[in-house]
Amino acid sequence: MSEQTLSNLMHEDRRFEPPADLAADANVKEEAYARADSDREAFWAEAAERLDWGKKWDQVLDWSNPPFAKWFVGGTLNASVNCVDRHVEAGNGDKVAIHWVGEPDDDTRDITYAQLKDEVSRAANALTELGVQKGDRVAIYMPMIPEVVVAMLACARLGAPHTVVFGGFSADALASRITDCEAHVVITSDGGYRRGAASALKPAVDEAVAKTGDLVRHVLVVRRTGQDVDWHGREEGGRDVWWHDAVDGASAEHEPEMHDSEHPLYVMYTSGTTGKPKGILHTTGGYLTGTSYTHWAVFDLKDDDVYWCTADVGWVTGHSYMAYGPLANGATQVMYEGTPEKGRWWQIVQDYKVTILYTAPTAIRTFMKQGREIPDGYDMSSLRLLGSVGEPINPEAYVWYREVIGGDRCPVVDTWWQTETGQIMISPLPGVTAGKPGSAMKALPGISADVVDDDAKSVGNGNGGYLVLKEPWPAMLRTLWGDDQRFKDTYWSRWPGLYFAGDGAKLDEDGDIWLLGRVDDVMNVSGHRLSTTEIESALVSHPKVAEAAVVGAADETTGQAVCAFVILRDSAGDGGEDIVEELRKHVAKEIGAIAKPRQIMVVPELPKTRSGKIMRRLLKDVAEHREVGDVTTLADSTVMDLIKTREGSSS
Ligand code: 6R9
Repeated sequence: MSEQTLSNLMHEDRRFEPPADLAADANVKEEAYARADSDREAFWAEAAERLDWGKKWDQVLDWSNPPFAKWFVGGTLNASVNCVDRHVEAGNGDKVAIHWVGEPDDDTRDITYAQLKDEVSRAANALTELGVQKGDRVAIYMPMIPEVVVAMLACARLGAPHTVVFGGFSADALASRITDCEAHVVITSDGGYRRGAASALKPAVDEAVAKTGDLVRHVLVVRRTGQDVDWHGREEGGRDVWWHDAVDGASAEHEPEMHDSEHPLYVMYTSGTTGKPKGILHTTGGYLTGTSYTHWAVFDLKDDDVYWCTADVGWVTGHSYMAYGPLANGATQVMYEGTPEKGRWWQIVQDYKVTILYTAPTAIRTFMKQGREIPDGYDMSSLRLLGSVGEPINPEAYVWYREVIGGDRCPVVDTWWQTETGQIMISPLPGVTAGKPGSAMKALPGISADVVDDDAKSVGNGNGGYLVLKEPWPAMLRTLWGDDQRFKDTYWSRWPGLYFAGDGAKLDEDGDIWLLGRVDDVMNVSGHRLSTTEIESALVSHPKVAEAAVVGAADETTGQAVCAFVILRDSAGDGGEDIVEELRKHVAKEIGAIAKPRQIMVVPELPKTRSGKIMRRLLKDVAEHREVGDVTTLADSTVMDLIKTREGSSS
């Protein structure tokens, strides 16, 4: 780790103490760390008591065959009962579970826990009628409508693991996932709304199903947009079934079976950097314990909170912190169908008096770009806590989020975790931690993380290395679907006994953790290790820059060279003639001459996946003057054309 890199981080000395009233009444206090350290298993067993079990477990953790963990061994439970039935039985049936906001104006629905229970039961009966049995996999390919949550919970109720495929993925991506987990049933909708227009989903399902031979027997279709669809109904020997025909008429009584704690709950495919996507397998008891506990602890969830996680359900955040965590906790939440348009989010915060907002740095930077006048036009005094997830949040975005959205009174929790970890692992506790902008701070109680060097030795405070997890945790992935060997190779083979997260990190002088991005995003320029994140942060701290992406491009003399792509703020116009030189100097000043980008391109957009991650691989292709690679997982595949037309015009 270069000296410049470290000193740049160390000069961030802003601290934000927890608000006194929040601290006094916090769900989790400082003592939790020591309690969890003294007996980790007892700590997680206590967290598991948050749930309703059919039968209590005999053993908290079975780690006799690492890296294959079993949690709450011998216990039985039903995830859907924990997410709905028990809240109704506890007298909270009238509490709103989901304030759903459609993309078209005034298209809203409020769904109570009692209504959700009935709907989930009907859907479970309908799926049974379609032949779905315990253990069968069901693929879900839907927009952000309440039925997607109903579908997931109905699968969980039956013990049929679901695999939700993001509604923006291509037919090919859907087909490969259906094939990999051998799903016989697909749940979808005719379409969904995107940026003001109805956009079809069913044709992609038809195409995917055609590619998978005889595998898919039924396609259950929600009518959302009312657009025309090709239809092959059961009457004519086809496989299409309307949701309203199958579900609406089904009984709202459904006797749930209790499933083994280790029964598979879902498979979530992550877009690996190359080759076949990895099917991350999550099971029931540990996953629900981990997500329920962390949702309550990290967001300091209270009974009257209105929580809003803006993630799409096709991403793990939508699973853990929109579906399972909040519903297991009986929370009231907002679910929004659309994308971050100007002003619409803040209108929703104002209308529903949202108290907790959980979103991604990429969205925050988009709002920064639009200017603070927009959020300033709304009453967001209901907010009391803000969360961030998905990538390192640069200090400028953190402070903007805190000040402009949070009115300088809401703590920001920067939560580090992965599809694989299932639950938040590293994060401040809002009533305990004095937050540092840009740092995810430390491992939560009951979680053991460290930063190590190439020989798996702890680097110690003040140094950088690789992030590892040292002890099993309840919501950890159990394996990769159908591929135990790849599971071992990918995460556990680098150093025996340590989970390799694939992220670079640093410990500062206080021992707090700063995430530096994927280790494959770490550049080596003239023998100096430089983090893409750090240079991006430096660029974004310039008043004219809204968003930046940095890649290391091959360079004959320096090994790698820093190439930056920046989006300017609307208020900066075209940035002026000398913008490129101005920004290079700024980076040199912020980090050191070694980090000065060789090339800076001013671009209108950056290529992002649907979960908001910048696809640096594609930018690297541009920087290295190669044909641009596979763009199928981009949220908007035209972005690369826009960028390429700028190539050469600024450098
Ligand atoms: C939840 C989610 C996981 C990767 C992870 C890391 C990055 C997520 C972060 C963060 C820094 C944070 N990441 N949260 N980096 N600070 N708060 O995003 O899951 O899509 O599997 O991505 O995202 O690089 O390894 P997933």
